[in-house]
Amino acid sequence: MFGILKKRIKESVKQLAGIAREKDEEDAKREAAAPPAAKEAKPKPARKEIITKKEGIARKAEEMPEAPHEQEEQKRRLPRFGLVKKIREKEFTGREIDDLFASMEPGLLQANIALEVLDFFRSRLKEMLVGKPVKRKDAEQVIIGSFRRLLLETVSQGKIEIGDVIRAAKKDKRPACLLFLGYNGSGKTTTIAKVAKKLLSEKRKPVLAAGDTFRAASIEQLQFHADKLGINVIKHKYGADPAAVVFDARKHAESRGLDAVLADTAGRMHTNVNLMDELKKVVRVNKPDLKILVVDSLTGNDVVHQVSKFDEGVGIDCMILTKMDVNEKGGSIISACFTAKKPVLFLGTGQGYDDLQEFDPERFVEQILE
Ligand SMILES: Nc1nc2c(ncn2[C@@H]2O[C@H](COP(=O)(O)OP(=O)(O)O)[C@@H](O)[C@H]2O)c(=O)[nH]1
Ligand SMILES: [Mg+2]
Repeated sequence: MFGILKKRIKESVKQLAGIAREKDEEDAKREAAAPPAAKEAKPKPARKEIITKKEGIARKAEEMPEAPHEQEEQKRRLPRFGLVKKIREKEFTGREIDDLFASMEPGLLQANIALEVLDFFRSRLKEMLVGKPVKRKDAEQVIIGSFRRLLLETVSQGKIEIGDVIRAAKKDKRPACLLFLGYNGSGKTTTIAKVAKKLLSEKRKPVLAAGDTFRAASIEQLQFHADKLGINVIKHKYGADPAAVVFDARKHAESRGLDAVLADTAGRMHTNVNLMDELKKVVRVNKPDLKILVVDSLTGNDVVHQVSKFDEGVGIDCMILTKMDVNEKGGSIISACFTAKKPVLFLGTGQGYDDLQEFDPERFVEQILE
Protein backbone atom coordinates (compact mmCIF):
# COMPACT_ATOMS: atom_id res chain seq x y z
CA MET A 1 0.00 0.00 0.00
CA PHE A 2 0.97 3.63 -0.59
CA GLY A 3 4.03 2.66 -2.65
CA ILE A 4 3.92 5.71 -4.93
CA LEU A 5 3.25 8.15 -2.08
CA LYS A 6 6.12 6.66 -0.09
CA LYS A 7 8.43 7.01 -3.05
CA ARG A 8 7.44 10.64 -3.69
CA ILE A 9 7.83 11.75 -0.07
CA LYS A 10 11.16 9.95 0.11
CA GLU A 11 12.29 11.78 -3.03
CA SER A 12 11.34 15.12 -1.47
CA VAL A 13 13.28 14.33 1.70
CA LYS A 14 16.32 13.20 -0.31
CA GLN A 15 16.20 16.29 -2.49
CA LEU A 16 16.15 18.68 0.49
CA ALA A 17 18.84 16.70 2.30
CA GLY A 18 20.80 16.78 -0.96
CA ILE A 19 20.66 20.59 -0.99
CA ALA A 20 22.16 20.57 2.50
CA ARG A 21 24.95 18.23 1.39
CA GLU A 22 25.71 20.07 -1.86
CA LYS A 23 26.29 23.31 -0.01
CA ASP A 24 28.46 21.40 2.40
CA GLU A 25 30.79 20.37 -0.40
CA GLU A 26 30.82 23.86 -1.92
CA ASP A 27 31.79 25.39 1.40
CA ALA A 28 34.44 22.77 2.01
CA LYS A 29 35.98 23.70 -1.38
CA ARG A 30 35.75 27.40 -0.53
CA GLU A 31 37.47 26.76 2.77
CA ALA A 32 40.26 24.83 1.09
CA ALA A 33 40.81 27.80 -1.24
CA ALA A 34 40.77 30.37 1.59
CA PRO A 35 44.07 32.22 2.41
CA PRO A 36 46.26 30.53 5.04
CA ALA A 37 45.77 33.35 7.57
CA ALA A 38 42.05 32.71 7.65
CA LYS A 39 42.64 29.00 7.96
CA GLU A 40 44.64 29.41 11.14
CA ALA A 41 42.36 28.51 13.95
CA LYS A 42 44.64 28.86 16.95
CA PRO A 43 44.13 32.16 18.79
CA LYS A 44 47.32 34.08 19.42
CA PRO A 45 48.32 34.17 23.09
CA ALA A 46 47.34 37.40 24.84
CA ARG A 47 50.17 39.77 25.82
CA LYS A 48 52.11 38.45 28.74
CA GLU A 49 51.65 41.06 31.43
CA ILE A 50 50.66 40.34 34.95
CA ILE A 51 47.75 42.51 35.93
CA THR A 52 44.99 42.27 38.46
CA LYS A 53 41.51 41.47 37.33
CA LYS A 54 40.25 44.99 38.12
CA GLU A 55 43.15 46.60 36.34
CA GLY A 56 42.65 44.23 33.53
CA ILE A 57 39.08 45.27 32.91
CA ALA A 58 39.95 48.97 33.03
CA ARG A 59 42.94 48.56 30.77
CA LYS A 60 41.09 46.39 28.36
CA ALA A 61 38.60 49.18 27.79
CA GLU A 62 41.44 51.64 27.28
CA GLU A 63 43.48 49.32 25.18
CA MET A 64 40.82 48.28 22.77
CA PRO A 65 41.30 51.10 20.30
CA GLU A 66 45.05 50.82 20.65
CA ALA A 67 45.21 47.16 19.87
CA PRO A 68 44.61 46.89 16.15
CA HIS A 69 46.42 43.59 15.97
CA GLU A 70 43.82 42.10 18.34
CA GLN A 71 41.03 43.51 16.29
CA GLU A 72 42.66 42.09 13.22
CA GLU A 73 42.92 38.80 14.96
CA GLN A 74 39.25 38.91 15.90
CA LYS A 75 38.26 39.87 12.38
CA ARG A 76 40.21 36.92 11.09
CA ARG A 77 38.69 34.62 13.64
CA LEU A 78 35.07 35.69 13.13
CA PRO A 79 34.76 34.87 9.46
CA ARG A 80 36.60 31.69 10.13
CA PHE A 81 34.10 30.82 12.84
CA GLY A 82 31.25 31.78 10.50
CA LEU A 83 32.66 29.55 7.82
CA VAL A 84 32.99 26.57 10.13
CA LYS A 85 29.43 27.15 11.29
CA LYS A 86 28.27 27.35 7.67
CA ILE A 87 30.06 24.16 6.86
CA ARG A 88 28.49 22.32 9.75
CA GLU A 89 25.07 23.92 9.63
CA LYS A 90 22.48 24.61 7.04
CA GLU A 91 19.72 27.17 7.05
CA PHE A 92 17.09 26.47 4.41
CA THR A 93 15.74 29.43 2.54
CA GLY A 94 12.16 29.94 1.41
CA ARG A 95 13.47 29.82 -2.15
CA GLU A 96 14.91 26.34 -1.64
CA ILE A 97 11.58 25.04 -0.30
CA ASP A 98 9.76 26.68 -3.25
CA ASP A 99 12.22 25.11 -5.68
CA LEU A 100 11.78 21.72 -4.05
CA PHE A 101 8.02 21.94 -4.44
CA ALA A 102 8.28 23.18 -8.01
CA SER A 103 10.24 20.08 -8.94
CA MET A 104 8.29 17.63 -6.75
CA GLU A 105 4.78 18.90 -7.44
CA PRO A 106 3.98 16.75 -10.48
CA GLY A 107 5.05 13.61 -8.62
CA LEU A 108 3.15 14.50 -5.47
CA LEU A 109 0.05 15.33 -7.50
CA GLN A 110 0.42 12.01 -9.22
CA ALA A 111 0.38 10.38 -5.79
CA ASN A 112 -3.02 12.08 -5.31
CA ILE A 113 -1.96 14.80 -2.93
CA ALA A 114 -4.16 17.69 -4.01
CA LEU A 115 -2.80 21.09 -4.99
CA GLU A 116 -4.42 22.78 -1.97
CA VAL A 117 -2.64 20.32 0.29
CA LEU A 118 0.70 20.95 -1.41
CA ASP A 119 0.30 24.71 -0.87
CA PHE A 120 -0.31 24.05 2.81
CA PHE A 121 2.65 21.67 3.02
CA ARG A 122 4.91 24.24 1.39
CA SER A 123 4.02 27.01 3.82
CA ARG A 124 4.19 24.71 6.88
CA LEU A 125 7.57 23.35 5.80
CA LYS A 126 8.82 26.91 5.48
CA GLU A 127 7.61 27.66 9.01
CA MET A 128 9.37 24.56 10.28
CA LEU A 129 12.66 24.83 8.41
CA VAL A 130 13.43 28.31 7.10
CA GLY A 131 15.87 30.36 9.16
CA LYS A 132 16.50 27.56 11.62
CA PRO A 133 20.05 26.24 11.50
CA VAL A 134 20.22 22.50 11.11
CA LYS A 135 23.40 20.50 11.56
CA ARG A 136 24.15 19.20 8.08
CA LYS A 137 24.80 15.71 9.30
CA ASP A 138 21.32 15.73 10.91
CA ALA A 139 19.59 17.42 7.96
CA GLU A 140 17.92 14.29 6.62
CA GLN A 141 16.53 13.32 10.02
CA VAL A 142 15.28 16.86 10.65
CA ILE A 143 13.54 16.94 7.27
CA ILE A 144 11.97 13.54 7.88
CA GLY A 145 10.84 14.82 11.29
CA SER A 146 9.22 17.85 9.66
CA PHE A 147 7.39 15.68 7.13
CA ARG A 148 6.30 13.36 9.96
CA ARG A 149 4.80 16.29 11.91
CA LEU A 150 3.19 17.69 8.81
CA LEU A 151 1.59 14.42 7.73
CA LEU A 152 0.49 13.60 11.24
CA GLU A 153 -1.13 16.96 11.84
CA THR A 154 -2.99 16.56 8.53
CA VAL A 155 -4.35 13.06 9.03
CA SER A 156 -4.96 13.19 12.80
CA GLN A 157 -8.44 14.62 12.97
CA GLY A 158 -9.68 13.10 16.20
CA LYS A 159 -11.15 9.68 16.73
CA ILE A 160 -14.67 8.35 16.45
CA GLU A 161 -15.57 4.88 17.66
CA ILE A 162 -18.81 3.36 16.37
CA GLY A 163 -19.04 1.49 19.70
CA ASP A 164 -19.16 4.81 21.59
CA VAL A 165 -21.83 6.15 19.25
CA ILE A 166 -23.96 3.04 19.80
CA ARG A 167 -23.50 3.26 23.58
CA ALA A 168 -24.50 6.94 23.59
CA ALA A 169 -27.67 6.19 21.58
CA LYS A 170 -28.48 3.30 23.89
CA LYS A 171 -28.59 5.72 26.81
CA ASP A 172 -31.47 7.41 24.95
CA LYS A 173 -33.03 3.97 24.48
CA ARG A 174 -32.77 4.06 20.71
CA PRO A 175 -30.65 2.50 18.00
CA ALA A 176 -27.76 4.47 16.55
CA CYS A 177 -28.36 5.65 13.00
CA LEU A 178 -25.35 5.53 10.69
CA LEU A 179 -25.88 7.09 7.29
CA PHE A 180 -23.53 6.15 4.46
CA LEU A 181 -23.07 8.79 1.78
CA GLY A 182 -21.00 9.06 -1.35
CA TYR A 183 -20.69 8.78 -5.08
CA ASN A 184 -22.04 5.90 -7.12
CA GLY A 185 -19.52 3.10 -7.06
CA SER A 186 -17.52 4.52 -4.17
CA GLY A 187 -18.23 1.36 -2.21
CA LYS A 188 -21.12 2.36 0.12
CA THR A 189 -23.11 -0.85 -0.12
CA THR A 190 -20.06 -3.09 0.18
CA THR A 191 -18.78 -1.05 3.14
CA ILE A 192 -22.15 -1.25 4.90
CA ALA A 193 -21.91 -5.04 4.69
CA LYS A 194 -18.36 -4.91 6.12
CA VAL A 195 -19.40 -2.66 9.00
CA ALA A 196 -22.41 -4.90 9.69
CA LYS A 197 -20.07 -7.92 9.83
CA LYS A 198 -17.81 -6.06 12.26
CA LEU A 199 -20.75 -5.16 14.51
CA LEU A 200 -21.95 -8.78 14.46
CA SER A 201 -18.49 -9.94 15.50
CA GLU A 202 -18.76 -7.53 18.46
CA LYS A 203 -22.11 -9.13 19.38
CA ARG A 204 -24.09 -6.09 18.30
CA LYS A 205 -27.33 -6.28 16.32
CA PRO A 206 -27.53 -4.17 13.15
CA VAL A 207 -30.29 -3.76 10.57
CA LEU A 208 -29.81 -2.39 7.07
CA ALA A 209 -31.92 0.34 5.43
CA ALA A 210 -32.17 0.24 1.63
CA GLY A 211 -32.04 4.01 1.18
CA ASP A 212 -30.72 3.79 -2.36
CA THR A 213 -34.08 3.67 -4.10
CA PHE A 214 -32.59 5.21 -7.22
CA ARG A 215 -29.99 2.92 -8.69
CA ALA A 216 -31.06 -0.29 -10.43
CA ALA A 217 -30.29 -3.47 -8.46
CA SER A 218 -29.12 -1.56 -5.38
CA ILE A 219 -31.84 -3.03 -3.14
CA GLU A 220 -31.08 -6.56 -4.32
CA GLN A 221 -27.36 -5.99 -3.72
CA LEU A 222 -28.03 -4.97 -0.11
CA GLN A 223 -30.43 -7.89 0.34
CA PHE A 224 -27.75 -10.27 -0.97
CA HIS A 225 -25.28 -9.11 1.68
CA ALA A 226 -27.91 -9.14 4.43
CA ASP A 227 -28.85 -12.73 3.58
CA LYS A 228 -25.22 -13.78 3.74
CA LEU A 229 -24.78 -12.08 7.09
CA GLY A 230 -28.15 -13.28 8.45
CA ILE A 231 -29.59 -9.84 9.17
CA ASN A 232 -32.67 -7.89 8.03
CA VAL A 233 -33.06 -5.19 5.39
CA ILE A 234 -35.83 -2.64 5.60
CA LYS A 235 -36.80 -1.69 2.06
CA HIS A 236 -39.47 0.04 -0.01
CA LYS A 237 -39.93 0.10 -3.77
CA TYR A 238 -37.57 1.78 -6.23
CA GLY A 239 -38.38 5.46 -6.48
CA ALA A 240 -39.66 5.59 -2.89
CA ASP A 241 -38.62 8.36 -0.50
CA PRO A 242 -35.34 7.29 1.12
CA ALA A 243 -36.09 9.43 4.19
CA ALA A 244 -39.12 7.20 4.84
CA VAL A 245 -37.08 4.00 4.34
CA VAL A 246 -34.53 5.05 6.94
CA PHE A 247 -37.30 6.19 9.29
CA ASP A 248 -38.97 2.76 9.06
CA ALA A 249 -35.65 1.04 9.68
CA ARG A 250 -35.14 3.10 12.83
CA LYS A 251 -38.63 2.23 14.10
CA HIS A 252 -38.00 -1.44 13.28
CA ALA A 253 -34.70 -1.39 15.19
CA GLU A 254 -36.23 0.43 18.13
CA SER A 255 -39.11 -2.00 18.48
CA ARG A 256 -36.76 -4.99 18.36
CA GLY A 257 -34.09 -3.55 20.61
CA LEU A 258 -31.44 -3.56 17.87
CA ASP A 259 -28.23 -1.57 18.23
CA ALA A 260 -27.77 0.21 14.91
CA VAL A 261 -29.35 1.11 11.58
CA LEU A 262 -26.86 1.12 8.71
CA ALA A 263 -28.51 3.21 6.02
CA ASP A 264 -27.55 3.04 2.36
CA THR A 265 -28.19 6.04 0.09
CA ALA A 266 -28.14 6.69 -3.63
CA GLY A 267 -24.87 7.84 -5.17
CA ARG A 268 -25.05 11.58 -5.09
CA MET A 269 -23.52 13.18 -8.09
CA HIS A 270 -22.45 16.36 -6.40
CA THR A 271 -23.59 18.32 -9.41
CA ASN A 272 -27.11 16.97 -9.08
CA VAL A 273 -29.03 19.37 -6.88
CA ASN A 274 -32.18 17.22 -6.68
CA LEU A 275 -30.33 14.25 -5.32
CA MET A 276 -28.51 16.42 -2.78
CA ASP A 277 -31.86 17.90 -1.67
CA GLU A 278 -33.24 14.41 -1.23
CA LEU A 279 -30.27 13.59 0.94
CA LYS A 280 -30.80 16.69 3.04
CA LYS A 281 -34.32 15.45 3.72
CA VAL A 282 -33.00 12.05 4.86
CA VAL A 283 -30.81 13.89 7.34
CA ARG A 284 -33.53 16.29 8.48
CA VAL A 285 -36.04 13.53 9.11
CA ASN A 286 -33.71 10.98 10.66
CA LYS A 287 -31.02 13.02 12.43
CA PRO A 288 -28.34 10.37 11.98
CA ASP A 289 -25.74 9.94 14.71
CA LEU A 290 -23.02 9.58 12.11
CA LYS A 291 -22.89 10.77 8.54
CA ILE A 292 -20.16 8.69 7.00
CA LEU A 293 -18.76 9.71 3.63
CA VAL A 294 -17.51 6.74 1.65
CA VAL A 295 -14.78 7.84 -0.75
CA ASP A 296 -13.23 5.79 -3.53
CA SER A 297 -9.53 6.34 -2.91
CA LEU A 298 -8.86 5.90 -6.62
CA THR A 299 -10.85 9.06 -7.32
CA GLY A 300 -7.65 11.08 -7.46
CA ASN A 301 -7.63 14.80 -6.99
CA ASP A 302 -11.40 15.06 -7.25
CA VAL A 303 -11.45 13.93 -3.61
CA VAL A 304 -11.20 17.55 -2.43
CA HIS A 305 -14.20 18.63 -4.50
CA GLN A 306 -16.22 15.59 -3.48
CA VAL A 307 -15.54 15.96 0.22
CA SER A 308 -16.31 19.68 0.27
CA LYS A 309 -19.54 19.30 -1.67
CA PHE A 310 -20.90 16.60 0.67
CA ASP A 311 -19.72 18.49 3.71
CA GLU A 312 -21.34 21.72 2.52
CA GLY A 313 -24.49 19.86 1.44
CA VAL A 314 -25.26 17.73 4.48
CA GLY A 315 -22.25 17.92 6.79
CA ILE A 316 -20.13 14.82 7.29
CA ASP A 317 -18.77 13.43 10.57
CA CYS A 318 -16.17 11.02 9.31
CA MET A 319 -14.97 9.10 6.26
CA ILE A 320 -14.15 5.65 4.99
CA LEU A 321 -11.73 5.38 2.08
CA THR A 322 -12.20 2.30 -0.05
CA LYS A 323 -10.14 0.30 -2.56
CA MET A 324 -6.87 0.90 -0.77
CA ASP A 325 -5.89 -2.64 -1.81
CA VAL A 326 -5.71 -1.54 -5.43
CA ASN A 327 -4.32 1.91 -4.73
CA GLU A 328 -0.61 2.50 -4.53
CA LYS A 329 -1.00 6.25 -4.25
CA GLY A 330 -2.50 6.88 -0.82
CA GLY A 331 -2.40 10.65 -1.21
CA SER A 332 -6.20 10.71 -1.32
CA ILE A 333 -6.24 9.96 2.44
CA ILE A 334 -4.17 13.09 3.04
CA SER A 335 -6.30 15.20 0.69
CA ALA A 336 -9.56 13.94 2.23
CA CYS A 337 -8.41 14.63 5.81
CA PHE A 338 -7.04 18.03 4.88
CA THR A 339 -10.33 19.05 3.26
CA ALA A 340 -12.82 17.58 5.69
CA LYS A 341 -10.87 18.06 8.92
CA LYS A 342 -12.74 14.93 9.99
CA PRO A 343 -11.35 11.53 10.93
CA VAL A 344 -11.04 8.50 8.71
CA LEU A 345 -12.76 5.59 10.44
CA PHE A 346 -11.66 2.75 8.23
CA LEU A 347 -9.87 1.87 5.05
CA GLY A 348 -11.54 -0.60 2.69
CA THR A 349 -8.90 -3.09 1.66
CA GLY A 350 -10.73 -5.56 -0.58
CA GLN A 351 -14.08 -6.98 -1.53
CA GLY A 352 -14.43 -9.47 1.34
CA TYR A 353 -16.43 -8.72 4.48
CA ASP A 354 -13.31 -8.64 6.62
CA ASP A 355 -11.42 -6.29 4.36
CA LEU A 356 -11.93 -3.29 6.61
CA GLN A 357 -8.97 -1.83 8.45
CA GLU A 358 -9.20 0.65 11.26
CA PHE A 359 -7.31 3.78 10.23
CA ASP A 360 -4.42 4.58 12.52
CA PRO A 361 -2.87 7.98 11.65
CA GLU A 362 0.46 7.21 13.33
CA ARG A 363 0.81 3.88 11.59
CA PHE A 364 -0.08 5.45 8.26
CA VAL A 365 2.62 8.11 8.65
CA GLU A 366 5.22 5.58 9.76
CA GLN A 367 4.34 3.37 6.80
CA ILE A 368 4.93 6.29 4.43
CA LEU A 369 8.20 7.35 6.01
CA GLU A 370 9.64 3.91 6.73
N1 LIG B 1 -10.89 -3.82 -4.42
C1 LIG B 1 -11.87 -3.26 -3.71
N2 LIG B 1 -13.07 -3.11 -4.24
C2 LIG B 1 -14.06 -2.55 -3.51
C3 LIG B 1 -13.82 -2.06 -2.20
N3 LIG B 1 -14.98 -1.53 -1.75
C4 LIG B 1 -15.88 -1.68 -2.73
N4 LIG B 1 -15.35 -2.29 -3.80
C5 LIG B 1 -15.98 -2.61 -5.08
O1 LIG B 1 -16.41 -1.42 -5.72
C6 LIG B 1 -17.58 -1.65 -6.49
C7 LIG B 1 -18.66 -0.65 -6.10
O2 LIG B 1 -19.05 -0.89 -4.77
P1 LIG B 1 -20.52 -0.61 -4.23
O3 LIG B 1 -20.55 -1.03 -2.82
O4 LIG B 1 -21.53 -1.20 -5.11
O5 LIG B 1 -20.56 0.97 -4.37
P2 LIG B 1 -21.78 1.97 -4.14
O6 LIG B 1 -22.31 2.32 -5.48
O7 LIG B 1 -21.21 3.17 -3.46
O8 LIG B 1 -22.76 1.29 -3.28
C8 LIG B 1 -17.99 -3.09 -6.20
O9 LIG B 1 -17.53 -3.89 -7.28
C9 LIG B 1 -17.24 -3.44 -4.92
O10 LIG B 1 -16.97 -4.80 -4.83
C10 LIG B 1 -12.48 -2.20 -1.66
O11 LIG B 1 -12.16 -1.79 -0.54
N5 LIG B 1 -11.56 -2.81 -2.46
MG1 LIG C 1 -24.78 0.93 -3.63
